[in-house]
Amino acid sequence: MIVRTLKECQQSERRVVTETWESTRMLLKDDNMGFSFHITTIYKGTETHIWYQNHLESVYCISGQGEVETIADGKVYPIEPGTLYILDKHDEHLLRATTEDMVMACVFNPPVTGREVHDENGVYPLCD
Ligand code: 9YT
Repeated sequence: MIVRTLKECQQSERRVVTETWESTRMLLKDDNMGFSFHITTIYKGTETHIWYQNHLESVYCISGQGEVETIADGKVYPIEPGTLYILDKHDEHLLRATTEDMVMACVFNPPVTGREVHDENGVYPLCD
């Protein structure tokens, strides 16, 4: 069995910080579980353009307020604590935290690898 705490993972290279979000990858491909598990904070007042073409992802909101817009149909779904969104169609989307930072628990299949950590594969932050 493996046991890790968010605190110790945040103090390691598992924590990745960008302009609009930060994420701590608590469980990665090399754990051989078939999925990865991340605790991600989306910063208040930001919009992030995301399209995981090679992964399925599901995201559960622990705290904060925001919304997710699916680009194909323009639908906007509010996100609040307790909301789970499931990108079962590799949906291209815009993720926004509105009045507060959003803290999310995320799972990926296939699992994210260390390499994807560095090139942010599939994540395209919007340019100003
Ligand atoms: C909310 C969300 O899409 N999180 C994805 C995980 C995060 N961007 C990461 O660890 O790359």
